Amino acid sequence: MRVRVEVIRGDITKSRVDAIVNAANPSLLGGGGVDGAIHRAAGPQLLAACRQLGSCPRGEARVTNGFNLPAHFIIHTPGPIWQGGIADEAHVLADCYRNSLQLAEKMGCRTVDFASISTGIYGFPLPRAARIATQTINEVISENPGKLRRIRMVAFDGETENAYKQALSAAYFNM
Ligand code: AR6
Repeated sequence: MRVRVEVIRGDITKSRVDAIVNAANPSLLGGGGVDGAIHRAAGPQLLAACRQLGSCPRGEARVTNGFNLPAHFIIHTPGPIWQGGIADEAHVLADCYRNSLQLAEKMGCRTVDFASISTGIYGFPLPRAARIATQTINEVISENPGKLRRIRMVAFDGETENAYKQALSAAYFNM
């Protein structure tokens, strides 16, 4: 069965899905941006669960319960900090999407919502990040979709929404 890939505008802390993917940092102990919003909405049990996990290298992914969120699981992935493209940032970002989806498959998830990893505080150029995200998502679901049925990019602002919509239509055009 085909996996739907969509872009929506919204607040990922409100997503009623099997798993949301958080743009974390390697400490997994929370921070600003979407990470801060997720920790506030999920409640203090999330911080306790993250402490148990220890740290997580950039490009890898870890899973916790969703606690007070409507989402069942939270997948935490620390993205690359943009350094001008000299530090393999593109590969690390692709790893974030690939490892998060593989973890979601392992947990038996059907519906997964992603925040736009690394394009806020970490400064990764948005159009490039959107191309890497959509390309990697398409690769993973064509290789092994598991139980996945729907993957959404959740954009918090119009610029982000447009970037992912453009990347997604280009990806379909090239398939
Ligand atoms: N729902 C969906 N997207 C959101 C929300 C929300 N509630 N809030 C913000 N965004 P960022 P990064 C968008 O900076 O660049 C933290 O301190 C935001 O507009 O959250 O990977 C971590 O602890 C942007 O489009 O993540 C790390 O230290 C996107 O989420 C660092 O920031 C990602 O922006 C990670 O930086």
